[in-house]
Amino acid sequence: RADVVCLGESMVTFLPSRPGRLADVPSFTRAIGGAESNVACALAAAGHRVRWVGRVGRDGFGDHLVDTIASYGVDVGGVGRDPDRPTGVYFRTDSDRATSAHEVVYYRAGSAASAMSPATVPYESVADARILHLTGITAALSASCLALVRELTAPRPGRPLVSFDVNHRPGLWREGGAAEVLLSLARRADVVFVGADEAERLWGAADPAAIRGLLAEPAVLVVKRGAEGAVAFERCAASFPTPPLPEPGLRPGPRASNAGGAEVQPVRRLRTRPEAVRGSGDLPPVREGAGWGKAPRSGPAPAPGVPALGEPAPAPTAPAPGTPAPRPRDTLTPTPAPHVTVLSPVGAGDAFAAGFLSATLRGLAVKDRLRHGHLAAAAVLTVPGDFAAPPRRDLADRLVALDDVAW
Ligand code: KDG
Repeated sequence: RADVVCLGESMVTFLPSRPGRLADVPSFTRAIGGAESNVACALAAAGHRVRWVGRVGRDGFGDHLVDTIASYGVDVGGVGRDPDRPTGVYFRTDSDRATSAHEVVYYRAGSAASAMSPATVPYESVADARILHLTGITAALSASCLALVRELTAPRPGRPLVSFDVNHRPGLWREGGAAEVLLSLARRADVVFVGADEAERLWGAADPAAIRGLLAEPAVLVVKRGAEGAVAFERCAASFPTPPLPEPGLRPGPRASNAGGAEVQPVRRLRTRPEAVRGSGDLPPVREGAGWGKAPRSGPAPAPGVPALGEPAPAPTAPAPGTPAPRPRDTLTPTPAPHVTVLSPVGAGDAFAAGFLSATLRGLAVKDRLRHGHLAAAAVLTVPGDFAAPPRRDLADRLVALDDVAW
């Protein structure tokens, strides 16, 4: 039985040799990407039994993806090979001072993964998982992929716990419809991850309490607020439909590195002084005074709906007229994010989800699930690629348990 099944498209990714506009980048390095397989690799690196379900072409890029993802310890037995359609690829740039936004260019229309459907991935093929992790990216790939996500998230007895990362990719929704589709899918999930920025873009709601007003159904809603940290709403009465697992034995670390990214290794040492971390995979420093449990001494005021760090959480505020009321007895848990020098933000949300889900499987409290998410995200923020192995379990547990330490 799998602890987690992650389903979605993985692509060969081309990382730029230097920052700047796509038109100016002279060369690229091959790596791998794909939100759901990033989550799968991080969960496998954390010692969980994980299966990635996807579809790639019968081509060299497909071989590379399957081999690389398998090398992290992920079961790739559920990956389809399509003789008629290619493996998707994407290029991205890194921003520099002259070009503030980074560009993402996909070559995935008509890809092998876009042909996934309820016929190629029947519900029974994922039903053994304790957690099924999906994202809004799959819903945007094609009509058949949307039908698949709808089928897998349909309420049914004994369904795995569904984790859904909204992952709005505007470039994939050129015909519109994202707001409605992603809201309806998120409402069917048990655990939802959404960035406050994407919620604002999609639904005009950036305030965590207003987002909870829109997304009242999931037992757990995590609103990510970038450097400000994250807020989790958890329905008190709901005990998770998955009992904690016995601690998995720690597996040997991943056998491969994500080409073009930093060497994939567990975090090696704790830094005791705040200093910039660049692409090392080392633990990042925290803003002074912003250890897990402490209010920052300076910094921006909390956003509406978010209590100051270290203060008791108020009940969520009333939702806007016309939106469903939040369920009673929600708990609201804010956590600060560690302060890191960001090399590339891509993949950090996937790492966060993996850290949170790993801690969920272990039956940890919501505060510690968030902290594990932040730690895993910090590791990815400091490397150029989409993936970095999360900190080793024993070290992460020690860091998560330290309330007053700036690291
Ligand atoms: O979260 C990282 C992903 O965005 C990246 O790996 C590529 O899956 C990807 C996508 O569709 O953007």
